[in-house]
Amino acid sequence: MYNLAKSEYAKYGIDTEAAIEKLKEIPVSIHCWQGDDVMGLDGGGALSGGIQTTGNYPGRARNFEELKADIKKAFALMPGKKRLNLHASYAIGATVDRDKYEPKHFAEWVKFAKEIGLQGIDFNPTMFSHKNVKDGLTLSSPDAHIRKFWIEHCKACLKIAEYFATEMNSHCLVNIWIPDGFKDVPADRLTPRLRLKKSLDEILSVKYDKKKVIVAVESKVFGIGVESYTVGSNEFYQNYAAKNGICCLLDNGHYHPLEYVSDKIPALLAFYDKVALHVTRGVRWDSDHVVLFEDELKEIAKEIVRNNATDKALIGLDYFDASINRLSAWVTGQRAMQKALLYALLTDHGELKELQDKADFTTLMVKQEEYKTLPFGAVWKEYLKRQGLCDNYLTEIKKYEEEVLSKR
Ligand code: RNT
Ligand code: ZN
Repeated sequence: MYNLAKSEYAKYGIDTEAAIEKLKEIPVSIHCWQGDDVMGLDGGGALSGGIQTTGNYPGRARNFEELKADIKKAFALMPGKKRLNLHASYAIGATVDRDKYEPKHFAEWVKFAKEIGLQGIDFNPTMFSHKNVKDGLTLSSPDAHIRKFWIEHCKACLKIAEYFATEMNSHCLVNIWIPDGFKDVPADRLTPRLRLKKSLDEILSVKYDKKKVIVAVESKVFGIGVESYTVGSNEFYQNYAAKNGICCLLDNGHYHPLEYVSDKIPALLAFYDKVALHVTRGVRWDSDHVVLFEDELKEIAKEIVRNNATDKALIGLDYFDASINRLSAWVTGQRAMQKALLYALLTDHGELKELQDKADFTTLMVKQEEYKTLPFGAVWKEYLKRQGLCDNYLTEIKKYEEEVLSKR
């Protein structure tokens, strides 16, 4: 099947071998928080901040050992280069609060990441699920003590990120997302943003190695219970990032459902050296469903591939489904991302761009339709085979569920 597919693609001027080789090298950063419904390991308890996992599928990882075991199992079923995306709330054995976290609280994660052969570690300050989220606010709080606590937390995270980068010999993306906002019509939309701006300035005033640590800010349109106003909005962060030489992170659940992140990627590529992504799947809203091989995902992958941005786009996953087997959720989403990248690599973008420039929109449309029925599946299977994997990961996961998860 693969050989037939190879010759079929060759007729379109596409080299399947080159596509497979390239795909192997594109890293995807996989979020640790799918494994435990974003609970974390530092005793935060209930999830807060306007995000929510729904479902109560048995077998959730309840501690570090279980989470490591699940990550190990799930990651082994994922093809390609993998990074681990950690939240600060996954600190190990910390007896201090989040403002005083240190690299040593994450040393076990580094050991583990090396042990399972990951390319790098990315990091996120955790500014939710904590008592110092006061009246729903963190870095934009009117209370100076609250702001200070979270500023110190972010500064600590920059240090930890530098440690990750040094240990893993690969950059570390530090993504700043805060839940700050209001449920109902605010009386002042500006002052909280000015406070956030000042807090960010303070965080970024610490010295950190910019080659090792890439700082990003993640905007959002609304959250649960925070429907009317979000301090860290898209315009706020894009301007902040541009003026301060940091990076934007686009989460495709964080815009109006009729807005597309695939279109925002090239807009940012015109101005930024890097664009970070949280790939998710919003169903009617920012629902964080498991990523599937769907049209918008394909468009996102196309924008990365056809703009030669595989080094510029920092691809991370962000979803959490507690209604199905959590390992299956992990693997399905990561494979969908890889499929979309392969699909984009198996396209002659040069030819299509030329058709656009010649205004031959008839041929462009027909060609794009033709691509959709080329034997993509055979190339995907071959890629998996070369990665020592097969299409069927469910049998393995079901076995793990029976032997491990069901006993929890
Ligand atoms: C929330 C943001 C944020 C979180 C994670 C857990 O809407 O998407 O990225 O999902 O940090
Ligand atoms: Zn996100």
